[in-house]
Amino acid sequence: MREIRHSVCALDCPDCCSVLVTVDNGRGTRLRGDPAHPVTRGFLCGKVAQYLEREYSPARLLYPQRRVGAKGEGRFERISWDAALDEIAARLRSIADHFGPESVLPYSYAGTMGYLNGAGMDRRFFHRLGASRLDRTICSAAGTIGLQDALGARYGTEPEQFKHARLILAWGANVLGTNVHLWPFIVEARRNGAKLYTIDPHRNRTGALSDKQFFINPGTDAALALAMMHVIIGEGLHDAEYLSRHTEGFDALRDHVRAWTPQRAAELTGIAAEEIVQLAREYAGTRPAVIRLNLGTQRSERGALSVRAIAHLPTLVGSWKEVGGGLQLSTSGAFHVNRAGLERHDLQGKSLGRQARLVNMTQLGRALTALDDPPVKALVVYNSNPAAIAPDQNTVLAGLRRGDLFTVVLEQFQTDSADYADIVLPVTTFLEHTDLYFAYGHFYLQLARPALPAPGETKSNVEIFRLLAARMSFDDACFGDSEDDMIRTLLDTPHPFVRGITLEQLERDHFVRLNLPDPFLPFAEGFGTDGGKCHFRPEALHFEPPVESRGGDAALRRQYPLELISPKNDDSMNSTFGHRDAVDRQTATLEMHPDDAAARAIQDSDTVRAFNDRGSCVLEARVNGSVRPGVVSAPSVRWAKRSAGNRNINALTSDRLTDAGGGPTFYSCLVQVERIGD
Ligand SMILES: Nc1nc2c(c(=O)[nH]1)N[C@H]1C(S)=C(S)[C@@H](COP(=O)(O)OP(=O)(O)OC[C@H]3O[C@@H](n4cnc5c(=O)[nH]c(N)nc54)[C@H](O)[C@@H]3O)O[C@H]1N2
Ligand SMILES: Nc1nc2c(c(=O)[nH]1)N[C@H]1C(S)=C(S)[C@@H](COP(=O)(O)OP(=O)(O)OC[C@H]3O[C@@H](n4cnc5c(=O)[nH]c(N)nc54)[C@H](O)[C@@H]3O)O[C@H]1N2
Ligand code: SF4
Ligand SMILES: [Mo]
Repeated sequence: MREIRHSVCALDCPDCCSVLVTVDNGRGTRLRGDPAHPVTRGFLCGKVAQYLEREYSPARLLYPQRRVGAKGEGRFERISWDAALDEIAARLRSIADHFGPESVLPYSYAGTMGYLNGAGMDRRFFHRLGASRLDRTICSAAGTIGLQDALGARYGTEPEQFKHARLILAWGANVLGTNVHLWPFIVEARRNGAKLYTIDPHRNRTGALSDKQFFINPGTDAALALAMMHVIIGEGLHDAEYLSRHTEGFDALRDHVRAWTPQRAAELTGIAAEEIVQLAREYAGTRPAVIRLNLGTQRSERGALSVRAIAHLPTLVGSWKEVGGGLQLSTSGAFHVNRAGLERHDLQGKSLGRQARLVNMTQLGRALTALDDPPVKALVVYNSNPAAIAPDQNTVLAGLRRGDLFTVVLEQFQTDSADYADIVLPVTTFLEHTDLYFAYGHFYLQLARPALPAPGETKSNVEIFRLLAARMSFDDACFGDSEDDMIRTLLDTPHPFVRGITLEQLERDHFVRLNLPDPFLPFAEGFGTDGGKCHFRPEALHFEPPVESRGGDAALRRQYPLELISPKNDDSMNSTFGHRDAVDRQTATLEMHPDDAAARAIQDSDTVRAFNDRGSCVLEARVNGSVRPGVVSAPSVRWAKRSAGNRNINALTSDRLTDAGGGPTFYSCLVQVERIGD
């Protein structure tokens, strides 16, 4: 018997696709994009079109396991759920009693974007326990601050409007690789004569298909944006009427950017002054122009500043007034659901009488090796693979190896992190559990019910934390909530964007547009700030090159002269598909400029070692025109254990934090490269 069931792709991707699952006699045989969804429009990306390979992979974890080998070695024995849950509850209880509950640290990110399995029963559990809170900074913390500063809200232009644009800037945005459902709207715009420009240190598939690429030095985007403002204001191309109605501090901004001549920015960014002038004129003069800013720019030491400065550009030219204008970094801030009711921060009052301490996930290595009062004695990992994705990998792994650390990992696969667990618990995929989804690249709320049966003894995160709560005798009513109860709680909000959307409606329609006008022009009549004005604050627009960059610490640069970036691999999702051979092949490479290669006697496909004070990583050189001299690029993120020397690129990246938000600086990283073989 054949059936078509609805699901939602739960991966950490702005597109949040509506998925149709073909089920033949109980087994999934095909995934495709829902043609009815206005952004999915009937197709999926290549990696998820093949997701059934992952779903039915013989490597799927199906039973709870206890470690029998050394930490990191990966030897485990099967145990029962009762034994696993009893042991976890007993260990967490005794650790909390001896060292205080804050010695327990949850570690999770976006393995699933679902509200319930991402930040639902788990949050309730850890709050009730009084565990340390995790500051979930690893992806977008700096950009979040920058966007909030510039717009007073964290949303922007809807993808559907890109088709109306006449000029599209993909700014640190690999649209074809990480946001492919925006692409058809760009194609439509170009069919009507629009131009696509990319601003990126690395030429990827998007850059290759654009009308023009501006190769920018990593971490210098704010300088480019400030010089564009210099030209726009200097030549009177700004929208004076819009600025006077909706902003404050314009005079101070004008004074501030006077010093930001195109020549000055050219030295920092590596983009010629004439090109900057031309870009600024075209941006201000082409109506409508839209910016797809993605998260690449904010993974640098000046990440918050870069987003703040870039997000002022549409304001300056009044582009928010136009259908097909504005800027999109993320749309997630529009999903004003009742998160407090879902996450229940108030339960900390019961356990601790106060808020628990906050531990920054970007500095996990430090947290595991240097944090005191209390030290971290138990780590519960889910929706994440920190041994592969966190910076300063050698310190992270040293922490994970600690004999006195009790580690639990909830996983679908035996990841790098799972190898360090004392207990591994097998979990369901998004095709197997109920969840509600927001998106960070469109404005539709979506519901997914299980489309396929959960294999073996797998359970969802929600169910596992519910069972653990019972084992710990947490008797608060919220631990008895069903998935539907939790969804009803989320929808119980007075906010006009969400009010009135019901579970029944989601059940029937699968996806529901937030209560927004169509077209939605979020800042045509003012901003998200109190008082509705954008405040230009020149003191928050001060740029200095990142310490780890060509304009930064000169001594460090002499030792490690190359700027390393490690952007996303088109056919992976961070480390999620790290078990695939094809992903291994794609992510084993280091792209270099021919001059940098020649200076090191490196030829295409030679084996090279990239290194700095923090560690080293072995890759295969790709000597091509994809980067400028002085920049090297490694597509990420592979599994460390499937890499030569058991280390991936994060053995090199630093745990230095961004200028604001406590975010990671993956793309501010100085290295040296040497040839080690052919
Ligand atoms: N295929 C695929 N899709 C994904 C992911 C994946 O791993 N693979 N990951 C998902 C996740 S977690 C996220 S956060 C999003 C991220 O999506 P993006 O932000 O689009 O991803 P990145 O590849 O990190 O960065 C985008 C671009 O920024 C460029 N870049 C790097 N440094 C700079 C800089 O200093 N200035 C400028 N202008 N550009 C710079 C990179 O070369 C890259 O082309 O994608 C999601 N989607
Ligand atoms: N060098 C470098 N490092 C980076 C980045 C980079 O660009 N360069 N990008 C950074 C960014 S933007 C991000 S967002 C992080 C991503 O870091 P993570 O969020 O840790 O992402 P993944 O590596 O995809 O790991 C997610 C894991 O969750 C598991 N999972 C999926 N669904 C479920 C579920 O329902 N329950 C449980 N328990 N597990 C599940 C998957 O099997 C997978 O192993 O990486 C960061 N690290
Ligand atoms: S990863 Fe992104 S593009 Fe691919 S199916 Fe999922 S939501 Fe769609
Ligand atoms: Mo991310």
